[in-house]
Amino acid sequence: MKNIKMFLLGAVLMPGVCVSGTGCSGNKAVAKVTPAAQLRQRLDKIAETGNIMFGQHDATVYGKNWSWEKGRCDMKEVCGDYPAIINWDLGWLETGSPVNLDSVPFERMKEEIVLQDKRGGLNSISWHVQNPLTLESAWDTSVELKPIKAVVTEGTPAYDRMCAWIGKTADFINGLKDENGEKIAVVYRPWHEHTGGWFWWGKDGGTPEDYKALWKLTRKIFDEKGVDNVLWAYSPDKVVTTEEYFERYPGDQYVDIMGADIYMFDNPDGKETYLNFISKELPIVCSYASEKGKLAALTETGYEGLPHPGFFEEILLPAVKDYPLSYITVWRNSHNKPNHYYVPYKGHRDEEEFKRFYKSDKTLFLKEIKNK
Ligand code: BMA
Repeated sequence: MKNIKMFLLGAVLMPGVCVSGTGCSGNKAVAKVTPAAQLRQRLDKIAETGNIMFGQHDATVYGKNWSWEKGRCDMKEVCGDYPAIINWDLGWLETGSPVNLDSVPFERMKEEIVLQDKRGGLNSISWHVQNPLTLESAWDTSVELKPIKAVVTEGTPAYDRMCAWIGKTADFINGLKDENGEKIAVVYRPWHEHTGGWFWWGKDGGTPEDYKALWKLTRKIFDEKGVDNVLWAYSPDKVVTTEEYFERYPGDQYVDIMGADIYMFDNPDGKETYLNFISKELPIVCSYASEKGKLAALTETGYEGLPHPGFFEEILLPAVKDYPLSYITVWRNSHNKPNHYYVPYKGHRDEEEFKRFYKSDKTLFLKEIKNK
């Protein structure tokens, strides 16, 4: 990992490769190679393998039936390897709480981000931020208050509060440094699943223009604080048309990774519905990414509680293998919600299946990317 960073320090961007916020335009190389641009180069190099990285949320802080023990990871106990990418969530950082909404101490999160970077892996970050008007959870829509409009309207208490909250996330990310004091670059994926109606920043919380303004405000604050270690991911929930996908897209200068969050649900037509969304949304994601020189990712997916065998081998892998995706992330293996898990753990019925998924040429876990 370190060698790669040293090598990249002397490098310039490839013609045509542009990372949002680097000031790069057209085919001109940029003078300064930011940590974000280095991460982009690394992701491009990994993408040259034609394979897809696999990741999980909170993978090394808790799992099925355990919590907070250092070095543990359910996936590693099954297939002998860590995820290539681990997602973390900053929800509750805005409140000054020492732990996030799932009880992960922010100090521990930082330690784990450093460890994942040290072992050659990647990190991404999401933010289930509470409702700035009601101070209830991210899921408090109270849409009649039009919360998105409120927080992007300058001069209001909601605007001031949101600027301060965004500032806290910017400081957290800006402060991620390895043991040599070099900034660790991460993927940041704020305001996710906004095409759904379950978060206050969702489709009923404001107009498309309000939502775009929220992205721009976020970016303005990050830029003012000199955050240069972020690749920005845009991740609507399941949609089937290009119009829906782009209705609230903030613009190419704000986004590096075109994403999609698509889950499978346990109902009679769950598989069919899942495959339908994958086959409709991923072509939109991948063709736009390729046209604009961006990366594509299935930023969240999974089948809660793995109620039937075969999800990884018979459904997910065949569904995604022909798309040029940088990575896929599944959600967490909770330690205190019995059926809330997304990868098999030691002793689970699907251990052997997951090992085969791990061994597939198409999937990349930590060992396969650490020297790339
Ligand atoms: C949801 C669930 C919740 C959790 C939230 C934020 O999908 O996992 O239990 O609090 O994500 O991580």
